[in-house]
Amino acid sequence: MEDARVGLLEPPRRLPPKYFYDARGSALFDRICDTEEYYPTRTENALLARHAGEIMGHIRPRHILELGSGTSRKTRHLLRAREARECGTVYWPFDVCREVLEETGESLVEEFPWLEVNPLLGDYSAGLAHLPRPADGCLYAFLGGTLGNFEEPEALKLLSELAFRMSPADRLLLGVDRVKPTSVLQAAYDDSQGVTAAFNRNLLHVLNRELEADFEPEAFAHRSLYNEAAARIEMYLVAEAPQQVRVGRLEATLRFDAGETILTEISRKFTEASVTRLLARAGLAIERHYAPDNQYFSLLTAVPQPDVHDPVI
Ligand code: AVJ
Repeated sequence: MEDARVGLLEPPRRLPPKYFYDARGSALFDRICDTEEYYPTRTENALLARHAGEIMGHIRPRHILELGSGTSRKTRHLLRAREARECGTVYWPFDVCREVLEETGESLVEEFPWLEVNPLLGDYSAGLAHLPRPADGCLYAFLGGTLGNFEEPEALKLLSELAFRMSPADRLLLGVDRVKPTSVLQAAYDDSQGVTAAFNRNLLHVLNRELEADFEPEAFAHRSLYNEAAARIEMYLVAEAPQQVRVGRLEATLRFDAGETILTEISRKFTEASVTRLLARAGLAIERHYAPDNQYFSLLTAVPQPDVHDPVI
């Protein structure tokens, strides 16, 4: 709740994206993935469908630990590839949403009766210190471009922590979204059916419940824009009229002028050079790189480098 206090009380207001993902928010995100405009999921899914056999054949992990697993839709390609090779595997889905973890765990065990599922409930933006460490031969999956939710220093911290935990037999499977024409990016974060807008406003429903606040979600507009200089989408909620919001759990009343914003998410877009550099600074070297012809999305495998320390950290 401290992050909400710091982020809400004074402008420029900003909230961590984990507040999007209650059961309704997770369902809305799934619906975003089905919109015409939101290409990342479809693109990454096609890459996984095409290369899962090769990736799993090359890594042969005993464990798969997935950060931000959600409904594990895309992960099923990896599991199917394991099944084809008749290898036992332990899957550790790690997510902030309890309901989604429970439902997904059940449906996975139904689909893959041989699979051992160990759900982990938590928030990886708080660090990985409390995560159990599976035995050697673990594939850490961080898919969907979610790394893009982190500013550079936080992304570096998370990846460094991951690299530090990894043994030489472990691998990272990372999905990152790529820099591309602004019009494509803008449309992806402002779909014509308004699903992304509903997803963005859902954050206010979550705050109402979790923080005993009285936001009127309909009094805030959805705005997303591509910041070209920073190579990132910025998603905002914009107060449409002056308003006051009581936040019970923070014992505070927020005053919004018309047009005042809350930054609810950043989604950074990478070039091959920028993701290579970020990984290298974290002590990870890219082994394989899969991308479609249009270079809209990258799926990478990376291996920890012994004794790489960035002087900047
Ligand atoms: C789940 C973080 C990858 O940044 O594209 C989708 C979330 N936000 N539409 C993204 C999101 C608005 C998504 N990630």
